[in-house]
Amino acid sequence: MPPSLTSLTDEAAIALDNMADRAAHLINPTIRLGVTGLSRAGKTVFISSLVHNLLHGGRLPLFEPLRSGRMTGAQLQEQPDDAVPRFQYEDHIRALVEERVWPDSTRAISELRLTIEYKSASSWNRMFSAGRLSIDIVDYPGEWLLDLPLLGQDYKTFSDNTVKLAASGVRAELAAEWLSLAASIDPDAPADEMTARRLAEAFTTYLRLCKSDERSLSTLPPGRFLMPGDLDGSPALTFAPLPVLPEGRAPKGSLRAMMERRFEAYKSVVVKPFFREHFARLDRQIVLVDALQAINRGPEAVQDLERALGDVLTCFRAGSNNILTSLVRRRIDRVLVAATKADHLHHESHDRLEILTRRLVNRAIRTIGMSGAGIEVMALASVRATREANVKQDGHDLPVIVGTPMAGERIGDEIFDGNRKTAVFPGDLPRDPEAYFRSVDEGDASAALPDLSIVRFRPPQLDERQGITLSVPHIRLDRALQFLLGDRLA
Ligand SMILES: Nc1nc2c(ncn2[C@@H]2O[C@H](COP(=O)(O)OP(=O)(O)OP(=O)(O)O)[C@@H](O)[C@H]2O)c(=O)[nH]1
Ligand SMILES: [Mg+2]
Repeated sequence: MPPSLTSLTDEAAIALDNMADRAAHLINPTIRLGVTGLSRAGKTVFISSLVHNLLHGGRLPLFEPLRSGRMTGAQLQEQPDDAVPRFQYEDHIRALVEERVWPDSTRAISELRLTIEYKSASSWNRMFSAGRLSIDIVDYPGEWLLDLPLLGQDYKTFSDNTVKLAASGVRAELAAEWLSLAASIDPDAPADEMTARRLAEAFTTYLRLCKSDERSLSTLPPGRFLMPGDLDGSPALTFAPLPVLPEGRAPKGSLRAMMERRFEAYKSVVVKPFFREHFARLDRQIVLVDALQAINRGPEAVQDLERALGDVLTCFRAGSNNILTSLVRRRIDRVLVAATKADHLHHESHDRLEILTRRLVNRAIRTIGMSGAGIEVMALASVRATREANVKQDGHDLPVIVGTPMAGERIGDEIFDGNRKTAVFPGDLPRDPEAYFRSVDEGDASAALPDLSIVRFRPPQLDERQGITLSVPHIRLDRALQFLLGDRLA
């Protein structure tokens, strides 16, 4: 199919989708809020806490509609898209609040509708607005956004890029097995399903190793390889990059031709439908990043996060990106990049986390040549698992955080049992972002590795007052809400 024809049909499909959305919007005003981030960034916890706080009148002083008393109610409603799994709010919140365990990993798209009733602040608006806003919250893996650049690449470009990166830094060691297998294979030999499968499996293992906790590298495309869902084992996921591909057309019936075809299938049956059917309909977006984890792992993890963040943010730059413009019509007008899990630090370091993340975002924006308009950066904790305290040590006040470390967590020789409360001195983030990023760029692991002690805590015990359980405690969730939704409830 010639490319112009594909994009024509894509555009027609989007125009129709948007028209249906707009018609529904007149009757029932709706805003679609995308929540994304690489795996384990904190998407599920963020949505659960946000909804819990809105449903249970949480402490959200910086969320103006609530503070001013104009917000009069909030309810969950049936989500409108029949083919998208519902975000299982009740299960997640039960885990968090009753069992005090973190919800399970989700790794696919899901959606929830929350409707807010409010009185508009202006008498003019009160006359015309319905006084209701439905918020469709869509949770989807950030890895899927990393696939966007693939749409502009052919199989050879994709292979060359992926192999080049795999051979650099610590990735080289993780990729060794896959690369040596790949090097032993003749791309022009006849296509063979078992060879394709072995290559795809070895390549996936490499991606998984990069993502492991000790490495914390941000995964690279194809995003579905680590989260195949119901496409597991399908031809569209059974391919892998090949090193040193010859120029020119692949011989008919060769392994290379098979890989090329599958790569194209991945783009057309996996990547495009996501952008067309889900991404294209979003109005607002929050991107969660575990910047703290990357900083704690050292320069390579930080560089990697920066690269992934650049790729993610490219997706919000419709207009200047041809591939995207053909797929996405509506424009996301506000993007919030939020560094999560700030409750692992004493509040003195919250601003530092925000400053470091802002620098990271600005660097990423600069490399992709995009202006920062409409992008805001914050540090927050969707769920605050710790409290702050000061302990005296050798005559000095030491700022600590107190929480219940999860069973099996350790500091030095001490291994925690999951029940005992403990005070932890988390350490400080670098004070000088310039100096910090200079040592990141130089790959200076000693200078770019702040002395942090990050342990994972169990979710907090909720306070009770007069027999009523209070909402989930958080840090700066209200600021995030105000940025993402405040103007639509004005
Ligand atoms: N202390 C603390 N830990 C958090 C917070 N948010 C997330 N976490 C931790 O991060 C883990 C991952 O959070 P999730 O919300 O499941 O992350 P996700 O992005 O939905 O992950 P996937 O579904 O695997 O993509 C949790 O199990 C918690 O251990 C937070 O606000 N505070
Ligand atoms: Mg999740």
